[in-house]
Amino acid sequence: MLEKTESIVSLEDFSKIKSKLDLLLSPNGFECHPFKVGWYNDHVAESFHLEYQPDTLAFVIISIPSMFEKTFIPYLLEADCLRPQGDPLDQCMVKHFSGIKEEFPSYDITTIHDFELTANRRPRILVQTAGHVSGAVRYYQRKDVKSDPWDEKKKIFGVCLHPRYGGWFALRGVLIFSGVTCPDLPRQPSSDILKTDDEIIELLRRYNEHWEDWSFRDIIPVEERYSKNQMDYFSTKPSERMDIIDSLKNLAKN
Ligand code: B12
Repeated sequence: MLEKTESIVSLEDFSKIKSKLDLLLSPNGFECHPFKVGWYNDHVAESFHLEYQPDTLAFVIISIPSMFEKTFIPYLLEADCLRPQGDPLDQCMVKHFSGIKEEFPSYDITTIHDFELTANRRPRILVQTAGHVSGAVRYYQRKDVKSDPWDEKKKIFGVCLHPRYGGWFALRGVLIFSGVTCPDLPRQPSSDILKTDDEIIELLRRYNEHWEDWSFRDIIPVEERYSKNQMDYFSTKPSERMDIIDSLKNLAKN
């Protein structure tokens, strides 16, 4: 067993860690994809850097459509799970990430969620960049467009696509194995899911101009989408979700 100290993991040990994570995550509607912190830091501005050695082993955690039914609804059914303040889905993710951490007592794992902010109110982790460098998703940004049709002053937010789920997924955060480096970790390139400039422009238009109609998520054919219950949940304002939570709980009980 490895100690909670600086250690270099071989590809064999890495495979053991990855298999264990997959076993814990995939039955619950999650995927994990490894990356080195250095790959992430190489892309983001210094203010977003993660202060670890470049070879430090990390994983990005993605929720796929079935997470809602496999993890979130069971969480809602647990009697004491809903504290008056806080987002129930965020709380559910916190619980899930802590459960994963507990399964690796010999490692010092730092978890960072997509919703965590620094003291300067900056996101602690840019999950889209993490997802891209892991090769799990392709992050499409304005700078990927060759003939840019937008006013230069307009802010265009970037969006990731998953090769199997298009836009029907979320990037929930990262697990960083502090003090654990994996120099030989092979890099999985992110695949070019869209082929033409027009397709990228169309994706960015849908995401920036009418993300609420869900159409950016269907820019490519997908294996699975969010269920109607899940879409109803996310289409409801967070402050008005109590009724829908109650009906989801009743449905699951019956
Ligand atoms: C703040 C935030 C918002 C804000 C601002 C949006 C924004 N992008 O800034 C608001 C409230 C508007 C928003 C709205 C939405 N959001 Co939002 N949001 C975030 C959040 C928390 C942080 C984003 C951020 O501030 N980025 C900071 C900027 C500076 O990052 P950046 O533009 O990527 O710049 C970096 C890269 O360019 C990188 N870089 C530079 N060069 C290169 C080169 C390469 C190759 C790479 C890979 C990177 C790279 O360096 C830059 C930093 O230095 C993320 C979660 C997270 N923690 O990342 C979710 C997130 C981006 N949102 C998401 C979503 C889905 C939405 C909504 C659709 C609502 C929803 N949740 O359903 C809407 C749609 C947005 C719209 N059309 O207006 C998803 C996107 C998923 C995806 N498929 O990409 C995320 C990832 C949340 C998640 N858990 O999955 N959001």
